[in-house]
Amino acid sequence: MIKQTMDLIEKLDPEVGAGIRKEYERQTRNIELIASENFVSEAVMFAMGTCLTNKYAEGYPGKRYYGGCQCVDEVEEIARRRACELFSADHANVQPHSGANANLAVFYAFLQPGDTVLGLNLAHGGHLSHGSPVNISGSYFHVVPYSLNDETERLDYDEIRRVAKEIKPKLIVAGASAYPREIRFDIFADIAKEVGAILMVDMAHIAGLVAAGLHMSPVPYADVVTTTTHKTLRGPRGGLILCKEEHAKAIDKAIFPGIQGGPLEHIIAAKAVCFGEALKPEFKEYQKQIIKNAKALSDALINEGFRLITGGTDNHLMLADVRPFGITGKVLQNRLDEVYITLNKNAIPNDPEKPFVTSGVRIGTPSVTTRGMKEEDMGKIAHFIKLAASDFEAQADNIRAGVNELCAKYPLYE
Ligand code: DSN
Repeated sequence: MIKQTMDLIEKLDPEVGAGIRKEYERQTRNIELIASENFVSEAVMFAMGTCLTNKYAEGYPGKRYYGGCQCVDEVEEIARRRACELFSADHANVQPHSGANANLAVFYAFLQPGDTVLGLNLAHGGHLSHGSPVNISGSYFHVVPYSLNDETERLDYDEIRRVAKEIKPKLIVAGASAYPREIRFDIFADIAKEVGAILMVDMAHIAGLVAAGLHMSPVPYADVVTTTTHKTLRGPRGGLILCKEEHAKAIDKAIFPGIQGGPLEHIIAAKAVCFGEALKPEFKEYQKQIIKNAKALSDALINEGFRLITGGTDNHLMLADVRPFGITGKVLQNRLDEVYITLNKNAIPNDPEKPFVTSGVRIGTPSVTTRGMKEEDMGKIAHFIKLAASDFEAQADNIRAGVNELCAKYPLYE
């Protein structure tokens, strides 16, 4: 079906069709290790390419500003109901166009410009929208970042509590984009309670693990939980907010009319499909395999000579310090691109390099696991990465051949 759709687009618009086909070939040919990416099912993909894109539906089911919304109301209700069931949440808003929008809406719902927020430092694995000075979150609000412990490279809950007591934030953000260990949302909730702050958890990276019961759920502990739907959750590119019933009105108002206009009902349909898939028993098995693969890959990388931040992983990702090979994260990312392995350079805690250079790379297993790869394949991938880091010129052709062989064994979208 995917190939037929590409054929059709190529026939109707050869220029765009050719671009789509090239990207399809790249995804098929490469080993995808970007921790925040995944491959959606055909049902998710095709729900996005439907007539729902034609419909304006500002407002919420049963209370829209346009006529003719009866059908999209049904679809959005399914998405909301399934999201609540999946995460045992009181209320779900499925309209955020992205995770960054979901986060902005929470800030808009609870804060006034200038209010104090405590969030994880971007350079220590946080996210732009958690208060980086170059993002609206950091320029309209007074953000005090917390950092990882220098020795353990882990969250230091005593230190977070100390800073929270000192600065008395109105809102605390928990959640990360490059943190390989479990996050104790129960401790964050205690800290927030002690200082009278709202607790917002951005679980974007780990949403699939949470849905499968393999990571502590933030939902019972946080006032509000945001996520994207396209990472471990394996849905369409988009956002989601879950909250306690007492905050439902404020959150809905913050999304529309607060920061967004018409919802993307075709994407919401795909979110509903994704939540339906995540409610099935197979999804739990998939998430278990993501973690098994991550552990196998992190052990193999250590054996190949990389230093891993915190010494390993509890979740779907790891952060490797590439300095033992005398290179930067940027160099390794570029080399791997040439041999069909995709990952991203990433700052490590207290990184001496600039953010566009970095001393590390972030590596995740959601996509290779969707493709069907298992623990034994992770050893091969670690070896390819080591060869690229240590002896690139001599080994490039060999790595490419190895990648081709591995990807041929696990076809994508046939
Ligand atoms: N940009 C995403 C990531 O790669 O982790 C976070 O939103």
